[in-house]
Amino acid sequence: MKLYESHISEFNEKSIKEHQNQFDFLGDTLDKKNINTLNVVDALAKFQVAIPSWALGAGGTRFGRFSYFGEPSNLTQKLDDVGLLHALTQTAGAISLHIPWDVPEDYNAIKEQAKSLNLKFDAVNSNTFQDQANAKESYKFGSLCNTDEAIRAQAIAHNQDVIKIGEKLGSKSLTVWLADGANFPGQNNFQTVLSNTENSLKSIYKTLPDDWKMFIEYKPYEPNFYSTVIQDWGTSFMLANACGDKAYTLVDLGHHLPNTNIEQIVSTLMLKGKLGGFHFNDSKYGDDDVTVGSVKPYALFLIFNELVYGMQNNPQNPDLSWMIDASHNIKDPLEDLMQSLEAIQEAYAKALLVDQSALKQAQSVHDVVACQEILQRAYRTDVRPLLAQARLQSGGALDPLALYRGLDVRQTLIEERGKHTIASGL
Ligand code: AOS
Ligand code: ZN
Ligand code: ZN
Ligand code: ZN
Repeated sequence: MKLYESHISEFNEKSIKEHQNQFDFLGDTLDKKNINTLNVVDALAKFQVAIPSWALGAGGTRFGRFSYFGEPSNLTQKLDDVGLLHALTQTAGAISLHIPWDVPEDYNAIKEQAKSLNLKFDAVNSNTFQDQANAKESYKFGSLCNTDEAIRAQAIAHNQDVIKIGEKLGSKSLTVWLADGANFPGQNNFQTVLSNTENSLKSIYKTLPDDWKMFIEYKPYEPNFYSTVIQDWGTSFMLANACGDKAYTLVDLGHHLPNTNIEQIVSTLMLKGKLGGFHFNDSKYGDDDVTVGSVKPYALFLIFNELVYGMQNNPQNPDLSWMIDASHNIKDPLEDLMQSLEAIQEAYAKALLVDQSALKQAQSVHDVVACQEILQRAYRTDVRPLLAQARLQSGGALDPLALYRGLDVRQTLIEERGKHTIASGL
């Protein structure tokens, strides 16, 4: 499916007047509050979120998987889908690959394709949570943590291979998420598996190129239900410190026990210069991986408020690697991703509207009511015209979802790829 610039411009023309009115009205309102609307629009236009290759097919649960039809079944088609998303939204300028699901057959062709679609290669993800075909050792009882040295060695070598693949593509980071843990008390010696994991991560880190980062993702449970070796931000932080300067913690929103104060975790990590990556999704119960902003949009705003504060005040923390980590069973994955991108930008825009100096002032005199008002005033602003303006400015669609539906993109993909396609990977 090829999306032409004329598709977008013709579509935008139809609603440009209405958009302009809404944008001007909001601009005037923000002007009166001394907010520079153009700066906010610029920041939104620059904000790019990577799309993981595994989010492009309808996900699934262990109880069943329902295809959405026309899903990409190879890397080229996955890039095409992200290219489409990026053309419509101008917010999805990167793809995150999972190895071995996405090993390129022809590196040059894939790089050329990415370039033509204006896409970068974000973090590469290793996979030691599944046994690969023809693998000598099994990860049934863990990978980097395993008590068996040969199994650890295989998992380390895999991560090192993933780095090499990423290097060939121009990627600059490795994300390590481990399923390692135990299902039953007594199954693992906690200290042994943690020490093994630390040593294995150090071996991987040793081969990390100078200009690369390593992200260590944590998760409290699942697939293991009694204990997970890297269960929380503290463990990840400790391991990142043990590895060195290029190792960072990665926060996935779904990887917290209910009601955890994620914004406080974000803030602590940025203060210490150790927040490296971010996986967006939303959840009600656990790692539900549903559409960003669909369940707890205010929590997302509070998290963004800390991210914005950190980006403005913590030069010790590097630029973050942003990614959506979601995958769902019942929606068109591309539509779902557009909804997530919109929710991310919305939360970011609202956080940019927070009057930081007024907040500081209110905090200093312990005016708790004012503190809450300042945050909620920003949150209650309908910022969608700013998002649309950022897209318009970059050549995207004023309303990506409406254009996607108007062009019947999914139907075209089904016609091109066939109905019963299965996305490789998850
Ligand atoms: C798993 O729960 C983590 O969120 C990973 O970041 C990611 O979803 C996984 O690597 C994809 O299989
Ligand atoms: Zn994740
Ligand atoms: Zn997850
Ligand atoms: Zn998740």
